[in-house]
Amino acid sequence: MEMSKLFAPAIAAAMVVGAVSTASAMEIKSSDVHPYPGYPTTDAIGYMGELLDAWTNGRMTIKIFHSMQLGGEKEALEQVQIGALEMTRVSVGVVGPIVKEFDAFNLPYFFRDIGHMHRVVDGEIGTDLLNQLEAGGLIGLGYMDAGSRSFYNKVRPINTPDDLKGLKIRVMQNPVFVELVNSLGGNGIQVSFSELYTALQTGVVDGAENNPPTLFNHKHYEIANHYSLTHHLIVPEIFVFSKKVWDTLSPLDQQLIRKASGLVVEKERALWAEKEKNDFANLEKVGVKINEVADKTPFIKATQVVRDNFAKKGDSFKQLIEKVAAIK
Ligand code: BDP
Repeated sequence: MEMSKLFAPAIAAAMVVGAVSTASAMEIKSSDVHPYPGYPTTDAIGYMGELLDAWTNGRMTIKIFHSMQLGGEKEALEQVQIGALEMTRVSVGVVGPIVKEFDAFNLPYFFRDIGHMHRVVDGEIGTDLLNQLEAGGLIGLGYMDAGSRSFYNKVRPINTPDDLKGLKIRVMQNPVFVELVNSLGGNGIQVSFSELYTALQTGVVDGAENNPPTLFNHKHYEIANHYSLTHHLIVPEIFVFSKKVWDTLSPLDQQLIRKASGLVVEKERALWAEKEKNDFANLEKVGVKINEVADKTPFIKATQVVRDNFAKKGDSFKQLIEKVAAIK
């Protein structure tokens, strides 16, 4: 059944409630490290705000705190957990420490391609992991695309794992990424995204790894302009709501937010595809030295230990890897 049919009666009812309700207006605060407007993740949440506003006659709106106004992603998640912030959009990269199984999505060379990732997150595995967030005080609303991540640094192009030797590479705040970089011979260092530009500038790190839109929009290429397409991670992103606040909402409002979230997922995917293409071209335009990594086999082999260590955490972890691999 189509989502819209499923929710139609609830929405019609909610619109009436919205029109006549004396319930006080709710401004949902949502944070993101990326700029707004002009970035797929923030634009998609902006769209969610428009939908909620229209469906409730202005009773529910979203205010976006963008460009790290509220700090990095770890801090944002903590704010949402305690209910000081209603919503945030973060990379699954920082979610592993909250739901350990989520780290499957943070493993190098795990998803075969974006299509494979979509089939996993859109299915039972994706839903199940989102639901597990509840124990951590978060309501998982949906996934967003963020393409694949590759290394960039200020020293030299990376063509083989050996080229990473001696390089300090910034990773997201999750030990699994330190393991990843170290397995390739580099030196992984956890730094909050909000401190990355300065870390690059001051030489705390020589490089980092990310997708083209992040590299372009946050101007890290001004300092680190060798971009080597290793595509070692396909990490999806999620947008989450504070369980503390969620539990105070009426079932109808919860349904409206769920319904809007489904549309946000679709919207962001379309925006992402376009943005990734454009920003790749933009990186070339500003003179970033981009190299394709012809042979990824040595990278895949060297990082096997990271996938093995995840599987060793227990049966459920091992099975998760197998289940994802079985999805065609
Ligand atoms: C970007 C993600 C953002 C992360 C950032 C990072 O969109 O959520 O904070 O990478 O590397 O691609 O920290």
